[in-house]
Amino acid sequence: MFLAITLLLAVGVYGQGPQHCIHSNVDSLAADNVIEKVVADADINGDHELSPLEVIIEFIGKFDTNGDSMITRREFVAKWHALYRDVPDFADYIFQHLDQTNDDFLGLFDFVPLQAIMDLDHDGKVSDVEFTIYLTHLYQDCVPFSHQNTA
Ligand SMILES: [Ca+2]
Ligand SMILES: [Ca+2]
Ligand SMILES: [Ca+2]
Repeated sequence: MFLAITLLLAVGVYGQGPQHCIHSNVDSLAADNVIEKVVADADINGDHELSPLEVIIEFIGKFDTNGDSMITRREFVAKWHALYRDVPDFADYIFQHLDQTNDDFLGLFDFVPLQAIMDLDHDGKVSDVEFTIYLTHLYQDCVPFSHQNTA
């Protein structure tokens, strides 16, 4: 009995997270397939490296629908859903991880810390493999948010 209550409480406490971060896709695409698409889209010239310019072209170019060079949470979630077919809740979970500055916008200031997080071999560049590892971690491990800054 006590155990059952404890379990219920645990589910209650963690209820918010898992609903948000368990991968769900309206076209039933597996996480691996989605990640493959995202990485292929980001590596515009196909050299297996994601230069800062490519990331900017990819993200600002595709996701900024009103042309102010900022990507709002709303723009990101709608576009990610349209492009990759993940459910909006999951797209929102991805957004929260990409929004390193925690200001509800994606911009240049988010890409600097992101690059540092993704660059596993510390060569100053993000390879397609490193980007894949980062995304796979998010898609499969329900990574909790750990923003340093709280705006
Ligand atoms: Ca490239
Ligand atoms: Ca931000
Ligand atoms: Ca690297």
